[in-house]
This record gives sequence, structure tokens and C-alpha cells, in this order.
Amino acid sequence: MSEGTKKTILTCAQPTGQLHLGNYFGAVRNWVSFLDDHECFFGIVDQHAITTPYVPAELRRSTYRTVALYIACGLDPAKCRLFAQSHVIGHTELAWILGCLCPLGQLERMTQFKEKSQREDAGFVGSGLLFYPVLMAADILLYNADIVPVGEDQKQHIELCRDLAIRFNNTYSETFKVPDVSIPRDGARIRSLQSPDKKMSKSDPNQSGCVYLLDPPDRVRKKIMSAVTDSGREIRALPEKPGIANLLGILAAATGTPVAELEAAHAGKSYGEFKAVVADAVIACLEPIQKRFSEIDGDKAYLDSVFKEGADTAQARAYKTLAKVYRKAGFVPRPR
Ligand code: ATP
Ligand code: LTN
Repeated sequence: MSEGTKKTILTCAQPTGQLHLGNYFGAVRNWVSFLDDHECFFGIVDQHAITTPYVPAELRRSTYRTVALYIACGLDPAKCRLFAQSHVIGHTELAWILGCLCPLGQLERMTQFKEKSQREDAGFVGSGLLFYPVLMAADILLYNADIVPVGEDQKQHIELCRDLAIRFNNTYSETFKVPDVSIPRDGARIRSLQSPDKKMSKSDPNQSGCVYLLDPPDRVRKKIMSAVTDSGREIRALPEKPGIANLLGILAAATGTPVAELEAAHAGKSYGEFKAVVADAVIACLEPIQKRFSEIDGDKAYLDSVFKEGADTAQARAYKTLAKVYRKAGFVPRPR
């Protein structure tokens, strides 16, 4: 299929430098499934990362680590574009134009802005945090993405992006596709091993509830063996057994076996025996990711070449969109 007939998938993530099982089963693995029959762009949004206080050297390090992790998870650079947002001219330029169409009140009402700016430990709140969703809309519209796979928490931002695409099209003329959001099914929600009523999250204060993709096997085993369960004995995914249900969900995701089959296969086992099975399966699932990561992390030349290829293709698309947008906005063409 040529670029013209394939649908464009775009999603971006902040350069946190680490991913946990929830991110992998609920997001990244789903992105990998798009590679063969879509034109895929995956952005590492370093410009978004500076909307809250940060340390420059850490940002640089975690940007490399993040791209290495994505490649290790199966985002093959031969099949998709992995790029750093700051490498592509157009994201902030388009954000400015979209920002001029975006009512201030709509930004002030965004849940993420309210949460992040009102947190007790928020400290300095820069205007970049308010403008964050506009930059995000630009990330998407710059590539004329058809589908944007994100988590539930980003739905409101995608709604704003759709509003801005429509407002631009109505103000000037038909320019942008209005992108669709793709949110993973509920089943993909992995919960904390320590508090199964909450999602597995890197901001969970109890870190033993969160399994990172780069955790060594003994740490993975320890975390899974000490997962919170219940006083019963049945290995069933029942609402009153959130701990066991979560472990069944993790085992299903790690092995590709439906939960019902797993319930039947492990009926009669003790919780300890069952947890050992889950630990083995997760360790086996992480092994190739960790192996690939250790081969490429630190290979700056290789990672730079991935960034370069990603940026070159992304830039070609971005320039096309930006030229069109500038023309419609009434800017005088740049003299050649
Ligand atoms: P936070 O620490 O802010 O909670 P996080 O690491 O849990 O962050 P995000 O960066 O918010 O996750 O999300 C990245 C992607 O991973 C999103 O698409 C989100 O839906 C998905 N995701 C995050 N946590 C889970 C989870 N526990 N189960 C399934 N999917 C998840
Ligand atoms: N806000 C998103 C990251 C993000 C994004 C995007 C996702 C920035 N730009 C464009 C999809 C499309 C987050 O924090 N997960």
C-alpha cells in the first residue's frame, strides 16, 4: 500500500525514560499492531516535557532511553517514524496559529491543566502548561492523522484538537482531517499489584505495585509474589477478587490466552503457585524487550540515526501542512 492509501496513525508520549506493564499492554503493544497496514508516526514530545519543572541533562538522557525502549518494545524504525518533537519545525508554529483560534476559557477548563496547576507541589506554573493542549493539537494536525491512539485521560485533549481542526476549517477553508481517537478496551487496564482498585502507574507512591519493563527478573518476581490478593482460594476474575482478577488479566496479556481458559487451567492451584506462573510469564514476556534494550541503549549513533530518519520523513509532511496553513492564514509566501 502506498502512503496515500494507508491511514495515518499518530501518537506521542513524553520522554519519561520508563514504561510499566500497564503502558505496554494498554498502549505500546497496541501501537505495534498498527505498523503493517498504517503509516505510523510516534513522537517523543520533549517540548511538552518542559511545561513542568525539569532538569535538562535528564531530559536528554530520558529522550534517548524512551526511543530505545519503544524500539525494544517492537516499534521497528523500518516500519514507522520515531521522531523527537523538537527536531521537526512546525509543531510550535502550527500551535501558535491554532492558539489564536482557541478560546482561553476552553484551555482554563482542561482537567489536566486544573489538576497540574492546582497541585500543592505544583510550584511555578508557566503559561506553557496552559498552552499544552494546543501544542498537542498541532502535533496531530501537522500530520493530518486519521487515528490517534491514547489513554482515556487524553480524551479531552483530543476533543479540543477536533474542535480546533473544525474551527480552522470553518474560519479559513477545508484543510484538516478531524482525527478519530482510539482508546484501548477496558480489558487492557492493568491495576496496581498493591492497590488493585487503582491503575498501575509510575506515580503510584507504592512502587512495589508497579512492574517496569526494565525491572530485573528477581524484582519482577518479588513484586508479583507479594501482590495483594484476598483470603479466598479461587482463581477467578470476579469483581470481589480485584487482585486475582488483575493477575489473571496480566497473565492473559502476557501469554495471549483468554482469562476464561486461564481460570480453568489454574483451578485448584494455591495463590502462591498461581503467582509463580504469572511471574514466569511476565519475565518471559519482558526478556526479549530487555535484551533488545540493552543492545541499543547507549548506542547513541544508532539512536541518532533513528531520530534522523524519523525527523526527515516527519519534516517533509510537516512542511507541506505548514505551507498550506500559512497560505490560508494570509501570510505572504517566503521569497525564494
Ligand atoms: P502516570 O504516572 O501519570 O499515571 P502512566 O505511566 O501511568 O502515567 P501515562 O503516561 O498516563 O501512564 O499513559 C501512557 C499510556 O499508557 C496511555 O495510553 C495510557 O492509557 C496507558 N496506560 C497507563 N497506565 C495504564 C494501565 N495501568 N493499564 C493500561 N493502560 C495504561
Ligand atoms: N499529552 C499526551 C502526550 C501527547 C500526545 C500528543 C498524545 C502529546 N502530544 C499527540 C497523542 C497525540 C500524554 O501525556 N500522554
